[in-house]
Amino acid sequence: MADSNVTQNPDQAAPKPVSPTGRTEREHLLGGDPRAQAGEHLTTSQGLRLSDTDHSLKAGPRGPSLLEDFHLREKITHFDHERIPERVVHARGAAAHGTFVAYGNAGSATKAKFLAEKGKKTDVFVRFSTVLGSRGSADTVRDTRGFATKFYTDEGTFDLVGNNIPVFFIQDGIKFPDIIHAGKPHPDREIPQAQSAHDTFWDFVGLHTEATHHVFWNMSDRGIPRSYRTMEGFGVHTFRLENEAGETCLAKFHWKPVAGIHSLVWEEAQIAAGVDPDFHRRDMADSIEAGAFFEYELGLQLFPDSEEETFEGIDLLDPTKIVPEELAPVQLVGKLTLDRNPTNFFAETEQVAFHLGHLVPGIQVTNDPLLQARLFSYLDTQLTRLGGPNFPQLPINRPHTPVNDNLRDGMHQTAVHRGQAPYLPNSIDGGGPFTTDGYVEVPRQVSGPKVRENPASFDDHFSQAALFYHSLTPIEQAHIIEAFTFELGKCYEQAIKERYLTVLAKIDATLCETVAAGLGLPAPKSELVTHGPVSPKLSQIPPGPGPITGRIIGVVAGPGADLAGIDELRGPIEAAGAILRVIAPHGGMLGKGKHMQVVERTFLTARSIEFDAIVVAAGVAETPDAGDIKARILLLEAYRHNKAIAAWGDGAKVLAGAGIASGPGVLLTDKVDKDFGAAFVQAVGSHRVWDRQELVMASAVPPA
Ligand code: HDE
Repeated sequence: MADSNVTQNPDQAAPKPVSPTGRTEREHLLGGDPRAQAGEHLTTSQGLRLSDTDHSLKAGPRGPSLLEDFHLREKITHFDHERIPERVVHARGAAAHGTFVAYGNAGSATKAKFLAEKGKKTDVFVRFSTVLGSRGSADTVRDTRGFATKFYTDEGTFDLVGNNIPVFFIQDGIKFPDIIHAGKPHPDREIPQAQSAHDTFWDFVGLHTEATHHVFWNMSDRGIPRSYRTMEGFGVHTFRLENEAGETCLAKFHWKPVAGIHSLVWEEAQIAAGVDPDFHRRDMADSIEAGAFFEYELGLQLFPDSEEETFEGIDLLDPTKIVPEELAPVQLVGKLTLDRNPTNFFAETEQVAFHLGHLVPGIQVTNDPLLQARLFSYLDTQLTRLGGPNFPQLPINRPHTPVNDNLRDGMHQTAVHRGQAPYLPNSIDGGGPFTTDGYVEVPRQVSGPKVRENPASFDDHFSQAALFYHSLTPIEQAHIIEAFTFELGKCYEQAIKERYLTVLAKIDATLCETVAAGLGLPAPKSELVTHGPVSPKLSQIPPGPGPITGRIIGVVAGPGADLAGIDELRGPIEAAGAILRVIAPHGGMLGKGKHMQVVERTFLTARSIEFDAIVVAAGVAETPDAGDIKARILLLEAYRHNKAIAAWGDGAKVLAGAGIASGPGVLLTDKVDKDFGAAFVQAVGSHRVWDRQELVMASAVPPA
């Protein structure tokens, strides 16, 4: 044992091994969770059993509290210090545990065992987040989403700290405080919260045009994902991979959601921010609890390692550029399944600490100047946020592999280190720990004058924004136009709006003219930039129906509804991994006996944003509640948001009462049967009935 080499004087004795919550090592060995509190009695932090925690110690029932009340003081003091600083960015987040399984095909690129070894299982913890909002802000705001993954590998922890957007606003980390100060609420009034639709953001991105590509992604549907389950993830930077033979290549990391890439529509996102600010957090926790796990495949885009670090003319060190998948296909190398909710939000989701410098053999960094600054920032910010240098000892941050780091002391030290020689070399503690078989940076030549400059290729700020915009379908482009019109419309300064129109004039004339018309401003003259061949893979509208795992189907019912029909419909919906929820005028149960249905939402508590599709059951048309305005709004919103709508029997009359008679994505049938179930599942699998929006677009008045 390593310990036998460690010198310990006979007069030295460590504290008794008990967990931070009082469990003994013996209890732990018997199966008790050492992280959980022990015993049935309420105690002080010192284990003293308490007989009263409801009354402070006073001089008589009407007298002042006594300073000697150690329980009162301990309880209040601890409470006073319950909060830690929220993350300066990505403060709002939600997380889950899971497992990553390697397909075994990445070995030619990297020697990282968790990627290279077929079937290798690695524990992971993933935290999703928004960037701009505070801890209590809404989930569905328009923003980039963080997608940070901690792989607890046998070779040490590897963190892939990515986003759901493959590019970034800035090329050099030194600009990070600028973009974040511009995006955060205005410093005088601290408004608006978790929004980019305000003057300082558009002021900065209009002046600092390297942000353009990222801005276009944010204004697209990617800025308002339907669920964390339906987002792509990107490592953004280019990394250097090294295989067993010492050969290197350059790589970009991608997460591909098995459920497809889907978004909310803007009005839905806004309603959700008020009706259910925890929309994404709730969706993930509920889905995992229901067994509808979140799944993603990890993919690699690989490029030859070269002195220039470019691929097909694209600078791989520029984090505002992508490499279209048509040029370098994404090779899938493993699968991530998120299947366990955290036990305690603070201990896990809040205290988890990601860092780009958490690397394993086979994965190395490049000179991307954004990446380089991040290598400094994460450890630095965590020193303040987590109160000192010992946060790697927190259970969520502990590697799942032996640690022998010679790091000592500091605030919140919970380890009891043995020995006398936490230095190297030493001859006292057996000479160790040893530096054999460790991580070795690939030797790369570094030379050049000491300058504050970017490479010339970084000057191209617009061609890939244009590539992105022109790769999308007309519906997706229309959403971008609406988003720009909304966001710029929220700015007060005319000059800021006018300046941004000159950016749009470089991307597309119709885009610029339509936004200008919406703002009531003249469109500047087009100065269109050229771009490479379009990349249809950037569009997120699926060519055909996809899986509906975790989707929520609302069934409008009530007393007198065809409950057997609801049961019939539940079959194919649940078989496809989706969830059926009954909505009725009042809570409680509908019917009795075999076909009894639990009412999960009432007309008062339900809002359309909760459902991916809505069905009206037969047997409710003649009831007094059939025309309830709240139910009508539910149906109308779902229709306006291009969701599949269906009805059977006289349920069609309820739809007609709301003005929805027929049309694309409206499925009507006499009774629920197998064919109807299959057609309905397929309609939900298309995510939206875009034909409905095309009708609206076709009838829209063209810009003046
Ligand atoms: Fe971060 N970023 N970032 N970032 N970032 C943080 O670290 C920073 C960047 C990302 O769920 C902070 O522990 C700088 C790019 C995610 O805990 C902080 C720069 C990408 C998360 C920080 C960047 C990201 C963070 C705040 C420019 C996508 C949430 C709290 C050089 C590839 C991680 C913390 C979680 C968090 C700094 C740019 C993703 C301040 C200086 C590019 C997903 O250290």
